[in-house]
Amino acid sequence: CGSDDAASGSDGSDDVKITMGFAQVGAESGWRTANTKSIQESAADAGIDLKFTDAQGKQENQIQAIRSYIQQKVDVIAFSPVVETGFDAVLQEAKAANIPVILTDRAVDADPSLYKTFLGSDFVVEGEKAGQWLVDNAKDSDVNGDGTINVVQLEGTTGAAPAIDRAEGFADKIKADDSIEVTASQTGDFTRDGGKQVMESFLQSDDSIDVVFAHNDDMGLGAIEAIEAAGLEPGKDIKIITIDAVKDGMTALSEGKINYIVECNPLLGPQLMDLAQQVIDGEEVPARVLTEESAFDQAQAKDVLADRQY
Ligand code: GZL
Ligand code: ZN
Repeated sequence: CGSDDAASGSDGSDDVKITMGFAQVGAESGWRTANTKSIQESAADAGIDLKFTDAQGKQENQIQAIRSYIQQKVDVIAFSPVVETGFDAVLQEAKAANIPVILTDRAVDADPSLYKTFLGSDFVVEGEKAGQWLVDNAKDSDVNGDGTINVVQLEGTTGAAPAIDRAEGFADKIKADDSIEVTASQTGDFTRDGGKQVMESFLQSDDSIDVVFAHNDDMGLGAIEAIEAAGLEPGKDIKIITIDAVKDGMTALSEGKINYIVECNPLLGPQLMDLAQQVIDGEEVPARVLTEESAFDQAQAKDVLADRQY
């Protein structure tokens, strides 16, 4: 344990608790809320003393939080990097302080020796699943019948691994059909309001949109508001593909307002606490731990909606 004044229980049992410092991205989406809940509940279940900060989407806040955990000599640090770059220095400081770091959810572009493991989804695969669905459903996706499947893209937070990788995977798959074209792409910062505002501007400048590809449900739900405000039917006049599969997204999918959702599992808490325990016990952990996830069309959403956990 990091602190040498480890408390031992009155009955002499060493109820030494692991202390984890977790620096969360923010509270930008339904996915993030579910992710935070999973981490906090799993720490409690594992008897791990959790110090938790919400960076409100700002990298400098995340770096500051990690620095404070180093000063507090926590046993392990975990975080979901808001963007891929700019964490090398603080990761070096954690290494120098001999505090192991676990990445969850999003990756960093840093020397892999600076963290013990990365637990999270493969965002490129998520983008590929979205693109593949469009290729497989191209025949009825040229809604306005002009010969081009005109796609507008609502990107996640600029510089964030899920935004970069989902765009890459999607673009890679739609190459298979040259009638599919991304004609506009802009960040909505993973928020409903962001998705709504960007979709409003897309609708003002382009009356031939067939499909929206949103990097998360929340921006897709914002786009639905903009599409309905423009007097169009989401899911019919304009098809919508999103990623996350949180409750509100799956509800819209079951109502026919979204056409396809690729799941991104936020329930990383249990695996994170297991990995932390293994790291503290000096056990070898895999450099990469992938999360299990699937994808849903409208019929499947109706079947699973009732027992979705988030
Ligand atoms: C993905 C996660 C993304 C979600 C968004 O693992 O980082 O951030 O897709 C969330 O909803 O804001
Ligand atoms: Zn068209």
